[in-house]
Amino acid sequence: MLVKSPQQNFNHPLPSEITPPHVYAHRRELLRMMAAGAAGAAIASWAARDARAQMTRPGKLAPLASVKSAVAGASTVERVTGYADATSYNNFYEFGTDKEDPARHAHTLRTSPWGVEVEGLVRKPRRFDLEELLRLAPMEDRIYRLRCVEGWSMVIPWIGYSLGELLKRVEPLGSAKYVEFVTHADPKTMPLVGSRVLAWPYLEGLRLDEAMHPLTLLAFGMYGEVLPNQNGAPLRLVVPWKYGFKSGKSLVKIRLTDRQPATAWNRAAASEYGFYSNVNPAVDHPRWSQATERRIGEDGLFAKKRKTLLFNGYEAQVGQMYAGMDLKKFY
Ligand SMILES: Nc1nc2c(c(=O)[nH]1)N[C@H]1C(S)=C(S)[C@@H](COP(=O)(O)O)O[C@H]1N2
Ligand SMILES: [Mo]
Repeated sequence: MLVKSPQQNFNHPLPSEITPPHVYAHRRELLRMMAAGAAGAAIASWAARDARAQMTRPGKLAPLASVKSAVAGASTVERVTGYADATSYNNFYEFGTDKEDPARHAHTLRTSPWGVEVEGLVRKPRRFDLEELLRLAPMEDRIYRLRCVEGWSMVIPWIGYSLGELLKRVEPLGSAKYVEFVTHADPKTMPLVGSRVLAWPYLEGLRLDEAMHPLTLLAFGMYGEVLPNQNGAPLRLVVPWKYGFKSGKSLVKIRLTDRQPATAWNRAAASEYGFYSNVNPAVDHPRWSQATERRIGEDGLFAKKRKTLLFNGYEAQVGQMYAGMDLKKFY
């Protein structure tokens, strides 16, 4: 983000589609439901089913079972980005600054054994092994828009559960106001860790109410499978109403604090990347407009860009958390 203007980021691969062989299964299921007399409900849920059919797993990684999310507004009906695009056009600076670098280099990441330390202002600080985290709460499907501060976006079918499920188990103290996220930083397997591109480890933070919001997702998978390394395996954050850089990949530590945590991009360029970083078409980046975005794999180089939505389209769910705040000041 620091080194490139968004205009330079057009070298993504051609659109690619994931074939949905399970569309059939969904049709059969619909017919069965109709035969059982549940036709109304079946038709009402057709759009959602169709969206889920798009998530048929690509078959490259281990499958990750999931159920439909009960969280309000957790899935957009927009067309899902192709798996090849979502896994080959990434930001994961530990592996390089080019969009192709994470897919090329992240195979060195060792995701087992893995654990996450949850500490700070909590009654029950402790380490959670990945195996326990995978069983902590039901895995849900959530089809979120992800909007990068650089001006591109994707629609990704994530699998995970609300971060609040984990946080409530450690019992946050009344004095906890913020949550700091620390990601993996291993110079032996991550070529840019140790370089001066960013300060490592990559750090992010949220206010406690943002972290506890049901839309804030602790993601373990996407497209029906465990996360590919380049997308933040084995677990990452996804905060859909904020610019993509708030969604830290390959988390190792979660710390509750009473002070606003430092974040990697704020440290690198405070005037460009504030703590809040809510998607806001009315607040320009100092070097470019944030009013529009390009949907990866869908909108060609010369296609008309789409308008960026306030809070990335999640205003109804999250807007009240910022009532009365000057969003130009708290950018
Ligand atoms: N650890 C770490 N997490 C990170 C980043 C990073 O460089 N390192 N990049 C962020 C940025 S800028 C974006 S846009 C998203 C991209 O997620 P995706 O590759 O799954 O689309 O990851 C975020 N999480
Ligand atoms: Mo980003």
